[in-house]
Amino acid sequence: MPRRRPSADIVAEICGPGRSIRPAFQPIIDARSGRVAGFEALARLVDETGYGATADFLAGLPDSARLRLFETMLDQSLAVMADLGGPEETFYVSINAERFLFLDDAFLAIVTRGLGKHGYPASRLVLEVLENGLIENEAGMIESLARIRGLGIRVALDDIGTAHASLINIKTLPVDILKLDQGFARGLAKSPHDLQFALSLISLARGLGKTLVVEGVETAEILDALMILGVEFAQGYGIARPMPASDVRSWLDTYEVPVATRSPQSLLGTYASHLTVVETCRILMHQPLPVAWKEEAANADACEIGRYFSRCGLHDTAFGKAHRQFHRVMTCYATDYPLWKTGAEAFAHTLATAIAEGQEG
Ligand code: G
Ligand code: MN
Repeated sequence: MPRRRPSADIVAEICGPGRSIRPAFQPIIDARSGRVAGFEALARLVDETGYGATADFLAGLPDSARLRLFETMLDQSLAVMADLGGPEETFYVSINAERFLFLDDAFLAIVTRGLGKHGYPASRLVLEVLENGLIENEAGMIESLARIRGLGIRVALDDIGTAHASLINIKTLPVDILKLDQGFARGLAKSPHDLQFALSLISLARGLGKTLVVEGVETAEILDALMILGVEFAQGYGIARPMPASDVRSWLDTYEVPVATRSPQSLLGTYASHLTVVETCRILMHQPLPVAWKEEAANADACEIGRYFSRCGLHDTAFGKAHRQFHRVMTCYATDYPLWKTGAEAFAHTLATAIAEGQEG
């Protein structure tokens, strides 16, 4: 049997002289409390000029090198994370693994060896399965994921929404976490209508008993909107960019927990709030009207959206007027659905237009 070369040697060989692979850490927050829940470890090529991008470089690696790359990333990430936090402050670490790695006989042993070496609890490790189309060896994949989860490690399905196979994979693979691809959240300021995807995914994830992480949260407004929709976890430049291990402690010490509230703090937040109202109306379509709603409907200035508009003096805008108009028809979803729908859509449309044009209040 050939002697196994240490993975660090192989990665150094691939990287070339003076270069190495290091994890950069990007925080993932609990969007309900605003607190930091964990970090995704992202592979970065490091040379004498510092941290560089990685994607192009990784695409050219042979399969055998990718297993070694994973091993190196796991080792380095667990070394950092095992030292971070304490009894009062625990974080999980999320590490990317390409699909075929889960089918490699050596994979599970590499993972358990890494955990053992650093004394790192399995319950604080997440392995992200990269999404890239339909799974070839479905049975093998299911078995591998089940064994990993049997150790107490959680599994996430990464980049949900980038492959046509997403829904089938969600249905088939035994995973704990769904990570919505950053393409959905990133563009929300320009196309607020896309919040409907987040809302539907939240509902799907909840129904399936899975945790949803939304990636690509680039601004405070996007975070605000997602918090209102009830997203559980969020990650993106608006919270923090990926950072070298040496910066993580000081970032944590200066991180200001955002106000966790169900009240909108931005126009995009009011759009999210409207979506939840519309969704609730649809769910209640064949139910009696909730008593509290009669009062809420009667006063367009007293709902969460109305209060935000009052604070920012926005009632006389086109969308402010459309909001009042919607309140007039808000409770008629069961008796005159077309009228209700027109009101709901008119408000959503004028508000989305204002957001896309950058009329922040
Ligand atoms: O596929 P995966 O989700 O693991 O990719 C993460 C990549 O996305 C990293 O390279 C990271 O730097 C980048 N990234 C993380 N957050 C954001 C964001 O808010 N906006 C953009 N454009 N890229 C992000
Ligand atoms: Mn990922």
